[in-house]
Amino acid sequence: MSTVPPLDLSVYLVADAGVCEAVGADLPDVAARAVAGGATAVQLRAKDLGGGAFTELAAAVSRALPSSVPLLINDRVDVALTLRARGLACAGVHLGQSDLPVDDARALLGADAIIGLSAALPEQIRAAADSPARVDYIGIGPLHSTATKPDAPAGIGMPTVLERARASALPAVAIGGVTAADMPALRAGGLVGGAVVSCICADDDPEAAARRLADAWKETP
Ligand code: TZP
Ligand code: MG
Repeated sequence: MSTVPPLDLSVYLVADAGVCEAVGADLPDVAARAVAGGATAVQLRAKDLGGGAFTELAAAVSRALPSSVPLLINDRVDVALTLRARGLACAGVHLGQSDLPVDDARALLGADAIIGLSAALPEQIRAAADSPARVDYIGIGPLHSTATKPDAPAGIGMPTVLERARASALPAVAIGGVTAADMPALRAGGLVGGAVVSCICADDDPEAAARRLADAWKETP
């Protein structure tokens, strides 16, 4: 009987195609190097790619990752399903409030899939926990103001992130300008991880950047 390892989102790379392109980095290579440095989960985010290009990039990332590291797809349940149909590893999806509803995503992906949901506002956090279809974790943010997501509101700050995570019945990661300096407070505050785009994707050395995050997480008393 195979056992599914517990989900570890402590160093959660959100590999963004736009950011990688802007800095001239090869996204599957960034993901593989980040994992070598200690990233525990990878989400692929590609807001400007059509279905075909998104699927090919996702397939390349899936092949680049060890089977122990879950790959989640941002927004696109169809891309996640296509990877699975091709026999490639894809653990699930990360959805926003205006993406496909969680119950539809769960019906399509099945009980074993990981489904994450962006839920920053108190009513969204309550609704995620009350969802009849299981949500595995929520993403709260932005912690700090960030240029990576131009339509995001201003950063809500560490005290508010911690307060909202405490109020959440579901495991929570923080996102938005997260760096290694934030990891101790996030862990001590009960979050299950920090999700980062530019901290890893825009660093010349994604492996070292991921290692700094992992070390900061592990060193938290
Ligand atoms: N959702 C809220 S903030 C954000 C997303 C996808 C962007 C995070 O990027 P960065 O570069 O880590 O601030
Ligand atoms: Mg989305």
